[in-house]
Amino acid sequence: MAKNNAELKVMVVEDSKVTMKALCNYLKRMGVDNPLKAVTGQEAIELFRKHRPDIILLDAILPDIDGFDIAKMFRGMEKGDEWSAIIFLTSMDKDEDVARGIEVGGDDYLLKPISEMVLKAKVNAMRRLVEMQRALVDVTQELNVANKELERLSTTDGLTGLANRRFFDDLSVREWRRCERMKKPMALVMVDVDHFKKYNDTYGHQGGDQCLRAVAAQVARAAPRASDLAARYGGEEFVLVLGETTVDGAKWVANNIRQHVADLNMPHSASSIGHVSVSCGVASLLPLEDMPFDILLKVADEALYKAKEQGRNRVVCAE
Ligand code: GH3
Ligand code: MG
Ligand code: MG
Ligand code: MG
Repeated sequence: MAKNNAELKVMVVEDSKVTMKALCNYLKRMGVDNPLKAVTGQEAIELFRKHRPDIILLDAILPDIDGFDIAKMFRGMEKGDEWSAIIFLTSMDKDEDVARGIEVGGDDYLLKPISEMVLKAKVNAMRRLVEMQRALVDVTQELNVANKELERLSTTDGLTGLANRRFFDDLSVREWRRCERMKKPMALVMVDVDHFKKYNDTYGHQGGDQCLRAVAAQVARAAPRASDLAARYGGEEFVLVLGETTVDGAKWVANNIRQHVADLNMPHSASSIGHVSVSCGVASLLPLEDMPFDILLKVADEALYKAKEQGRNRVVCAE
């Protein structure tokens, strides 16, 4: 940030040698030692492109391009948060000229012959604006970063890093409608850890959390396509959204998850098979017009219930 005038990038655009010299002297006395100098509009545009000055003293009448048109071009070249202060130098003091200067993007004007005191006051005022603008850009950037992080946090489950329930609710309905348009079936795999209450009772809540992370990693591994989604549905339940997938495809995926979790061989002394296992309910439906997504969810949940009933550590598909 420009803490003093020496750090300020000033450009003077002026075709009169006498005025240019006077301006440079005044600026020097203000601490601005080497302003960028342009005698023509073309030069001014080149320097602007290259150096992006903070403050521009811009003669209204130049040999090649009209000063007002140059100001308009500068404004057109600025992207996003970029902004330079433009002070017009003019001998015209008609109200219309002042109005036009502001309209094309000027910020202030100085009447010729230029008074050193007024120049100093206006450059200082513009410097304050430049500093505020920069602070604003910094704050905006910090806000953008914070907002991105907030968005990520609001859609992610903190324990497992999978998508959270909210994100699942949102995406699954959209995917359901997409599959309806594509006339393709959509599949769900519900995954529930077996005897997890006993796991907590045996290994403590922290041990339980670690177990959930390990299971979640296996669920995530099973959803490699961009349109797949692995989410934490609730406590020790996970759900996999598989767009354009038949029941056979989803069954294969579910069996992989079940097998991968079993292969982790995490001890679970309170379970009859001795290690952590999951049960999966699988369903796939072709979305018909006006059919709510909840139906697919209900059918998958019923299949999961059957898997539990039939002895756990297995995959059951809805008919
Ligand atoms: P089932 O085989 O029939 O699924 O039995 P279960 O014990 O797994 O099912 P139940 O729904 O009775 O218990 C789920 C347990 O999961 C109860 C709850 O304390 C635990 N749980 C839920 N969320 C978390 C969590 O974030 N961390 C830990 N450690 N435990 C959790
Ligand atoms: Mg001139
Ligand atoms: Mg459960
Ligand atoms: Mg369970």
